[in-house]
Amino acid sequence: MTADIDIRLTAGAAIAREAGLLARQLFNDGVTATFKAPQDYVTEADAKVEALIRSRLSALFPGDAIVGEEMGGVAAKRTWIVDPIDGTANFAHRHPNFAVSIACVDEHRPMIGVVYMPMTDALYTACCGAGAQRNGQRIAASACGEPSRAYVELGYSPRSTITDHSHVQSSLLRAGMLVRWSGSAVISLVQVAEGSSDAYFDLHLNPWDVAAGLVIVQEAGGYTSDFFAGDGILAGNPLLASGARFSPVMHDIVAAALANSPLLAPCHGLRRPAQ
Ligand code: LIP
Repeated sequence: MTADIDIRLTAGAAIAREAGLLARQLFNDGVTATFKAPQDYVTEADAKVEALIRSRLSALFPGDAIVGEEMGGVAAKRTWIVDPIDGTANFAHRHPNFAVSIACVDEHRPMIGVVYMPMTDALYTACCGAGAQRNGQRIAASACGEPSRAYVELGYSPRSTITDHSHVQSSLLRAGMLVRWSGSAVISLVQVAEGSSDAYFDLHLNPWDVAAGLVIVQEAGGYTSDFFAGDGILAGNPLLASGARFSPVMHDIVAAALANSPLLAPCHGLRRPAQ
């Protein structure tokens, strides 16, 4: 790990913790939600937490770009990608399953991932080549290879089609998997990284939903599809993440279910894992 990356990882972790404590305080004070689009929630807390993260990052790293879910931004060579509250629908409904997500990306390659779940005080950190940790302890993705023993998560948002979603869901269920969804993409990813879930698939996610989680899964020895393929950094993509052993199985089931969907085009990054 270079000193440059080490400094950013330490700073990202401290900022995620501070931002998470603000999110927790606002959650406990009571939440008022509005909608950006049907089933796309936003709360006052999203903007307040993102503003805090931005002010800390820009004070420490004035030359870095910042892209955030609520305030946008333009990616540059080195960019922080921020989701102040991932799992906003949970937050708005007073479910405690939400997290602060901060990634640092170099030339579209995520280098640092930090995810903080304030209601359980769980801090996940990873940077390229140095492994992944939960509260400082090394974590590893699952070694499951059997669909009939697999616990998987399947996300949904109105940005994808009900037809594609139901094809994937019925294929996973027919293969014998237990299929659930926690309502936060980045929490689904850290659960793959720590092996408490065997796989996660979503038909469409945005960069701020996943950038930190990608590094954490990869550094925990797991597999992630090529989320930044095509114009993923701007428009998002589908995402498959899983334990390495399970990845070809998951890929083949999802690909068969989506055989007639444009999501299988190479620009969406859903290539079969080389194993
Ligand atoms: C949400 C995700 C959720 C996903 C949605 C959405 P938000 O992010 O984490 O799991 O399915 O597409 O993007 O709005 O809570 O930050």
